Amino acid sequence: MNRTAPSSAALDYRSDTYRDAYSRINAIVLEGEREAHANYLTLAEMLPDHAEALKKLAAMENRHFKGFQSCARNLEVTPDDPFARAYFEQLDGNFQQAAAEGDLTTCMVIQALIIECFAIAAYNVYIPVADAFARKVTEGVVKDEYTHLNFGQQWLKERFVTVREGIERANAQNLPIVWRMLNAVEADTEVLQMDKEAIVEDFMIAYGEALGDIGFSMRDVMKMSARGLAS
Ligand code: Y39
Ligand code: FE
Ligand code: FE
Repeated sequence: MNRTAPSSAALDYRSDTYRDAYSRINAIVLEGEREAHANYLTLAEMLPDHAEALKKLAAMENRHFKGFQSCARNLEVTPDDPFARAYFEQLDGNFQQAAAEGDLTTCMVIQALIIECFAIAAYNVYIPVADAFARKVTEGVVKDEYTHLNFGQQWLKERFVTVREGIERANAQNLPIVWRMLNAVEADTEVLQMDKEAIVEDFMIAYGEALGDIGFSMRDVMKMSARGLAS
């Protein structure tokens, strides 16, 4: 894919403007990695047959967390943790509620499909505009995120007939939240020169491919992945 960034101005990674935007985006990433770690541990308890694999995914998320912490340290940025917690509150609330109800399908859709695709899209778009240190870290991380997406994709695919409606419901409930989350940090992603349209495009590709492989028709994929996009 063409990833020539339409960078108008050269990035000054040390500027106050950059570091201020980074304090929120990096905090979001850290909170996301922290929650992803916890979510895979929760899934390991819900799915004893896959506990070993899921614990490995959780351990990877913990490494991602540490990697992105070092990116903030490298730029002498203090992540805005309260901002990030509020940012993820709704999505995390829905995951926790689904877990409490033993709703594995919704948990898988939220963490292993939606959040992983969000991460893949954001990290792919960040890599070409990241500082050299963060680029190395993020390149390593994004490979793992595809592994995580694959796990959820495979699990849902194997039981498509029984989980199909649950996936549609979880999608309708949670995808609009993610589109709102992306809109909410538009000013900050712009400072980092992360093109929002490119993030949307990358998300659509990863999410659409996953839904198609799981068993949805092209028509369903289009309908589902645009859910809440315009709002
Ligand atoms: O599986 C994972 O590691 C996912 C938790 C990480 C998601 C990180 C969310 C990135 C959002 C970046 C914000 C800019 C749009
Ligand atoms: Fe991760
Ligand atoms: Fe992940």
